[in-house]
Amino acid sequence: MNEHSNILKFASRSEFARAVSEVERLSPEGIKLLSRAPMIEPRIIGWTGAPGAGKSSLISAIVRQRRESFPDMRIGIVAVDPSSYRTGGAVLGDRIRMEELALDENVFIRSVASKNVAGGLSPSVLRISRFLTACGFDEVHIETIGAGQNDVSISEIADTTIVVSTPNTGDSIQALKAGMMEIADIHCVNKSDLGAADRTASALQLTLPDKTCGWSPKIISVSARNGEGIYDLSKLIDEHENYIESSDSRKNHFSRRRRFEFEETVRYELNSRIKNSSAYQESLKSVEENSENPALSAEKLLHSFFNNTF
Ligand SMILES: Nc1nc2c(ncn2[C@@H]2O[C@H](COP(=O)(O)OP(=O)(O)OP(=O)(O)O)[C@@H](O)[C@H]2O)c(=O)[nH]1
Ligand SMILES: [Mg+2]
Repeated sequence: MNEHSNILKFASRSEFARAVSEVERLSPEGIKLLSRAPMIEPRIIGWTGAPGAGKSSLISAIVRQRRESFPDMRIGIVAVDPSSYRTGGAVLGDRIRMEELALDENVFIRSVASKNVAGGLSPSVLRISRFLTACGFDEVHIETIGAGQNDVSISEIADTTIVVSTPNTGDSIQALKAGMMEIADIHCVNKSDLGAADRTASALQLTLPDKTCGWSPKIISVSARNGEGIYDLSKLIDEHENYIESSDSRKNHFSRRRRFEFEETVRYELNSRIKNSSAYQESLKSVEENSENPALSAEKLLHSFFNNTF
């Protein structure tokens, strides 16, 4: 369990939830909180896979399982919300399914809009995971929007990446095509209660690259609905954690992840701060009205921000 002594503490759950929102927005209050937070690398389990494969259901099942197995464990769930991706409005569908879990004091759930960021992973996802860890959470499960090819960046930030597919739908082959094959530490064939999961698992097994050293990706068929395989999946997650704890690449992974968060935060904040300025809105208007050359207008705007050309 998280044994750091300088973790941040809050008077109530609602105060804590507010703090997470400030951190998410990177508001002045959020910045203050982050500067007080100890730097502890989060333990991140990333879940990806085709829409509807059962990522949310599996996370609920696995978190319930882990809470039973480890009564003191504190677990965060960050779900990148696909609905807001499609409609621009925040719909917390996944959260409703996770309602029951949300009553558990040791579980914290947050839905984050994906905001059209490449791969659907805005840097706030990592920021929140880091903050939860600084507040004493032992692990964070991240659900991505599962948008196929664009979804690979989850493996940049997760310590353990789980790819979820379903039997008989060709998802496993889709996953292969979308490059998800390489990123999986664990392949979950969900909905085994519908049958044919074992056949899909065997087909997947044949497509896995031969590995002579390091971690060989594991394949498991499970059912979030009837609980089959959930205990074994939880064990596999621990097994992979033990493996990476002793692996040489761990330090590199952490430093790549910090780099990713830094770069993405600069990119994201720069973009959104410029776009929120009145100067941007005014330039955009004249460009739309065809009164100004778009490239020159962009250059003038950037010049006014940085007092330089680049
Ligand atoms: N039969 C069966 N249905 C399942 C199982 N797991 C999930 N489902 C159903 O599959 C549907 C999608 O499940 P979700 O958990 O929302 O899937 P998801 O991958 O999170 O979906 P998105 O977030 O929309 O991409 C729901 O109707 C679930 O009830 C399972 O093990 N068996
Ligand atoms: Mg979901």
